[in-house]
Amino acid sequence: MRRVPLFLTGAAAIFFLAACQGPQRILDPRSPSAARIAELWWVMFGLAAAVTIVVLVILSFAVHRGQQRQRGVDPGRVNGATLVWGGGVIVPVMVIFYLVVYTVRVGADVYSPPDTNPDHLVIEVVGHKFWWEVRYPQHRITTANEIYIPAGQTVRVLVTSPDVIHSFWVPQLHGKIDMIPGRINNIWLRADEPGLFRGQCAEYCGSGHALMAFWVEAMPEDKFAAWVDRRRAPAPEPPHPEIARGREVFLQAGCHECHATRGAPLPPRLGQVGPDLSDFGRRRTIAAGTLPNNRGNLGGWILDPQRIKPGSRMPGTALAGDDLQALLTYLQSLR
Ligand code: HEC
Ligand SMILES: [Cu+2]
Repeated sequence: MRRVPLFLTGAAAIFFLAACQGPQRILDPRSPSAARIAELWWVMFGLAAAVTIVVLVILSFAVHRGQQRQRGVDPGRVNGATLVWGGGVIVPVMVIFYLVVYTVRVGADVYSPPDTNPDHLVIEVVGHKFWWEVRYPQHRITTANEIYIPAGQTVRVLVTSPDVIHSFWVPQLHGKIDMIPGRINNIWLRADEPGLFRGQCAEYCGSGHALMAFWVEAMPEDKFAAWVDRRRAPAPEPPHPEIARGREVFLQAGCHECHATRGAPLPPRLGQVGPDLSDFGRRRTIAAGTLPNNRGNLGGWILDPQRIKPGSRMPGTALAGDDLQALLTYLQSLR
């Protein structure tokens, strides 16, 4: 008997703590769609809890009658047919029917266009093994692993993948949407307020799957417009000889074979193999949310990416100490 309360307390604590923290909390929605999804969650949780309580009450009633019988007291008869038909068939069918209708309605609402405005900002997100390519076709900008959106505006996000199925999920802004090779799916994102939201791949896609996260930054509109303008302007000449030298190292080491950056020749191959680095210096993380973006981590990443993210499609590059330092300065200067 003493184990039961302990177990229940533990389960309750885990349940309440699990979703409490951080920028990826499903029950802390920051958009209309996420709010509907959170509401659906609470309704399902409430109904499931109510059903559990009713079942436990009936169970203890039965146990009590069994005990009475053991003591030689006749508890009388219960009409079993009513209980079986009511509790076993009619009530469950009603509960499940209600949930089906409600779930389908929420699903249809959150995945249909929110309005008929044809001028939404369009963002194309391509899931790669194991990072995110982010394109703004209307502005001809490409970036990676961080998605910038204007707060308070509905943004249309088109998703696909060139390799395997990934799933695009920003819990505080919306539900999951699969990224399927050869197919384009779309959802509408809208952040009520400026803020920073974490997303991650929600469909197992290989060894790097757990290290395939991203950030969505919702900015005030003027800040977003300023970012677009800065990215569309021609790359400034390196303001410092160390940065110019870093750019040389970038080219000599063959980094540009896979990475596009403003101000360096584009990758010779069709399509990108690695993330666009044009504004890498402002990114919070390295390798799709794997490490905080600082000089030490960046050096470690360039020398041996496989140790940090096994299976990622970037080879390690051995560089002399001062070449590496110049390269790091160059990469950090990209904004
Ligand atoms: C063969 C292609 C290839 C080459 C060559 C290559 N990379 Fe990469 N790089 C990648 C891929 C793919 C990723 C994404 C890895 C992941 O997150 O799974 C990546 C990720 C990165 C990142 C992290 C980007 C981000 O947004 O998190 C940086 C920085 C980077 N590479 C720098 C370099 C530098 C500097 C060189 C040259 C020394 C280089 N890469 C050479 C393919 C390449
Ligand atoms: Cu994935």
